[in-house]
Amino acid sequence: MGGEGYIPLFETTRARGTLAYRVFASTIFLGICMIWAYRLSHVPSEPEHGPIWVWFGLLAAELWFGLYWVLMQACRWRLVYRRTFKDRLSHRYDKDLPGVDIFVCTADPAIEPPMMVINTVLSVMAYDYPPEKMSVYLSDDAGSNITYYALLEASQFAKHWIPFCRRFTVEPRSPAAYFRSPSSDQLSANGKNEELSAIKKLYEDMKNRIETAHELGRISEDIRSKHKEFSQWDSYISRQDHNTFLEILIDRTTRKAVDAEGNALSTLVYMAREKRPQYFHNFKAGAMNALIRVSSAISSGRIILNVDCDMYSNNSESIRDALCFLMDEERGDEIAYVQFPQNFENVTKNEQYSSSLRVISEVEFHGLDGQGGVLYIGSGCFHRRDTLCGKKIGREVITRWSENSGIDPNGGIYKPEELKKLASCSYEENTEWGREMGLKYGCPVEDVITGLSIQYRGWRSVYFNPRRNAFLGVAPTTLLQLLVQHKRWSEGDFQILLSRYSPAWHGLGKISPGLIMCYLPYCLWAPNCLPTLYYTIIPSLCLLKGISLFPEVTSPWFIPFAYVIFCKYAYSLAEYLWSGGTVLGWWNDQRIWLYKRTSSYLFAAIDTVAKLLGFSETAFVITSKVAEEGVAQRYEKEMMEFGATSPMFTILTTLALLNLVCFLGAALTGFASGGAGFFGSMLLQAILCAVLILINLPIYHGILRKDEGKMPISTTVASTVIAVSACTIFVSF
Ligand SMILES: *[C@@H]1O[C@H](CO)[C@@H](O)[C@H](O)[C@H]1NC(C)=O
Ligand SMILES: CC(=O)N[C@H]1CO[C@H](CO)[C@@H](O)[C@@H]1O
Repeated sequence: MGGEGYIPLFETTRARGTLAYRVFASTIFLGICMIWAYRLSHVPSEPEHGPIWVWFGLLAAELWFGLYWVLMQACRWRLVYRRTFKDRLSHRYDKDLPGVDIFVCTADPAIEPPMMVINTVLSVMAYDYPPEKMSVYLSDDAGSNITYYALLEASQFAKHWIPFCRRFTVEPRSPAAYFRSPSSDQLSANGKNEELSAIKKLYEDMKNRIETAHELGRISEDIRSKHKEFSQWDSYISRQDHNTFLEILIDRTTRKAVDAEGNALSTLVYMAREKRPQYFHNFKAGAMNALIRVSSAISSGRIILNVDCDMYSNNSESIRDALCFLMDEERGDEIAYVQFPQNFENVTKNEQYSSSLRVISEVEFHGLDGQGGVLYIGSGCFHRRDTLCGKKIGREVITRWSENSGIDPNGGIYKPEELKKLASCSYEENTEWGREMGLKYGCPVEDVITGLSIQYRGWRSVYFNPRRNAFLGVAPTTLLQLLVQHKRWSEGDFQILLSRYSPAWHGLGKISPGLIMCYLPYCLWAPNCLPTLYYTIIPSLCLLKGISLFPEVTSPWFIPFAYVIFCKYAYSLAEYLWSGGTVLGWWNDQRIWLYKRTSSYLFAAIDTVAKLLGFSETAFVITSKVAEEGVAQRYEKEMMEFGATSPMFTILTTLALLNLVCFLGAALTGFASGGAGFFGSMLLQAILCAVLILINLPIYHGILRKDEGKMPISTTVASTVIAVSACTIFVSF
């Protein structure tokens, strides 16, 4: 292994311009220090500068922002990019490729329609990989017989779809995505129209049958009589109360597992683990752990890929890409998992909800990779089965890929009843599952905490971001969905910080200090709400009252403020554009940044504290993947969607109105008292307030709009009352 004549399977390159960036960042840091110095040296003594706590509050907020900015630099300090050599892999290992088990998780047929789920399943079944070494598992946490029926239909359709993919090297291999992509037009232009229409017809027929069943909400007698396994559902009580349903739809150990052309097909398994009201189900982590056990008895692939049911594979070669890292003779043995970015199909040009997480996937994750390993983000990730099950890094893990190519020698010798036990509620009692084994329980971001604990055991991880997206999913299409999603993420990350896996006090000596710094900004998302709220409220109120909080334009202390603000935003714009966004997209990103901090993060922080004090339980809210007609239209038009009452909207509207009142009030007083002098001493504050108004334009628009997605009247009224009273109270004291 390795040594002489070793030719790597992947290559790592450093980003260029790192030195220039570091110098630039250092000058910003200098500016930040000067801002701190200004705050400390100019503590006001006369009472006309307002109460002293205002000043110290600003100092605290600026200290926080400055230190947070320093932490953020760790993810930009050493960016690395990866490239794979799949031809070398095929050349060296073609006969010895390991078994790969693919887990697809779904949780609710109403939110994640069965057609979407099976398109994802079909796209991964069609990977360019030896089918006898690949097994696909669908975990259905709703235990829905409709989803099972859809998968049954998909297993029949796969017999035609996979040979079709192979014959015409179809890309992408999700049928729905392929039929709407230009490459299918290409095929018909090449005179293969007949084949294309034939497969399209099969697909449409299947789609009709599934959607009919979905709408009816039940399976017809006709189908039930043909497929005895539906009788399993006779005992179904509710989503929270049912037996294990487990069915091997395609079993590669039997001779029936062949496609229409007689080639082998990969194994396909449906699993709905047992659910009982008296056992907590642990959300997706619980499903994943049941899948790990069930698959270990069926196929026991050495590599596990997990994808969310809305993330179809857009590249049939991704398994080989991932194996280039895991099987590299020299460095592969220290890599626990290979994470691909989550990319989204549904983003509009200027991404008004900024849901593509552009900067995170194009910049920050490359930085984490450079510091020792990216986060595990729950979808599009290839794991070693061993590490997921708690194995420490060490000599004995050196994997001999050639022996027993990952297929369990006992594969295929399983009794259905034994298998079902593995997915039962009581199986995990008094075991290490959810702690040392499998994914961790008790955290809303089970993926991140699991990835972190793997890194604590000495492993590193790799981030692979190929130009052609490997996985494509559906992004949230309303503001509320986005805010709820971020509440869960920030709450989970904050809980990690306070848990016994905290990077802050548990990470030292286990992972590099650079990586600790990279994790911290994510873990500190939630507490960010306080300084942000302070900065969006207090300076504006002080503007209204005529209290100056920032240096005058003529003062030399003005320079560090101007420099830091200008450089930070100019750089952030450049970074966003460089990541492939638009200028308007960046502006929208700034708005969402503010909205997340003042609403999602605030509720996340409150809930985390409440949970620490023993008040509430976590509730895992999945964000909807289907959009109603009007919502979808407004989404396409990039019009912000409110339309629901939510305390989050009340806060956002209150802040928007408060700043408007302050600015208008201050403008009136300013003109009354002679204008120029007033604004000269208040310039930064006035700019801050004006920018907050500009960024909130969609909210004012939402208040005035008439369509379904407008801001609810009750929210507007409540917010107006709160904003006006806050201004009145502050001014009169
Ligand atoms: C998805 O794959 C197709 C090729 O099949 C490619 O043309 C397209 O650019 C990919 N999509 C994205 C968003 O990368
Ligand atoms: C929810 C939503 O907007 N879904 C759309 C996502 O994009 C595909 C095609 O790109 C549309 O068909 C969906 O309606």
